[in-house]
Amino acid sequence: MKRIITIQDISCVGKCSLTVALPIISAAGVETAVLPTAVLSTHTAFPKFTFKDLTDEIDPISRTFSELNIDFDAIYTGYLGSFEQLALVEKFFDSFKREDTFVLIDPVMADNGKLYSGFTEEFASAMAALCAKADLVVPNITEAAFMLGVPYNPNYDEEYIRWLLRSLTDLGCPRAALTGIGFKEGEIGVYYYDSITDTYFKYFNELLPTSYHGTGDIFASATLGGIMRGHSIERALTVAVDFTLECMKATARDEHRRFYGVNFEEALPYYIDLLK
Ligand code: PXL
Repeated sequence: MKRIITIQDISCVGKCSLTVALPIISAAGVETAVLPTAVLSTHTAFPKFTFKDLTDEIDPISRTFSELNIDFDAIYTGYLGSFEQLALVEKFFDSFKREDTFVLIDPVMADNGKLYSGFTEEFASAMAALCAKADLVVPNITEAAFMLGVPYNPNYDEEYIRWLLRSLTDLGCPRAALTGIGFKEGEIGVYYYDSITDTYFKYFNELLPTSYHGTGDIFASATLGGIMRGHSIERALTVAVDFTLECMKATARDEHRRFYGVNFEEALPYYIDLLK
């Protein structure tokens, strides 16, 4: 069985980051180790949250892994809260990235043209530098724009998306996938570029009228699960689009749904089937 490690916060309530990555990647049949970077009562989109920073734990935990000869087939980073954490994560890559270790960075920090609470443009530049160390990055277009220091442009065409993707790979990461992309009314999906083969791939499914918090984390986790199960990146991205849509449909169907979080739990059997 493959073993990955995911480095991001744990928000006790409000399904995102580790409480999404752990169940989804485990459901893919992949051992999912965690390195929690912070503990929050609730994620930062709630009107109120506590935040206990765990930056001081990152190095001792990493050193202990090294001493125990623990290694990983993939390293997946999501929400990271400070410049110091970015530096420690880079050090973690240097220690644990073997030739065949797959590094996935989801540069979680913004959506809909705006940075999340607590993030700055300087942080976006530092995240862009970290992305040079990844095998695949999966930003949305807001995160891509902040990392590249260009204005957010929601009225994009295909040429612009291809330019964004090439610019992302110019940061040093060979592959980039932009999430939340659609060109026609009613479609949403992913646009991917592999700079090694100079090829593009796109896949869309149905756009629902509502958006839910945490879908980016579901998408990234499902993608990594697929790759670790031996699927091509293109197939893994397709599975992630379809699974994310199914999670959103399950949420929309639930008349007792909460204002936070997606009912991904109900769609896990569908995800497992897609990976067969
Ligand atoms: O879903 C991304 C995410 C992860 N972790 C925390 C967040 C968010 C988005 O707001 O607040 C703590």
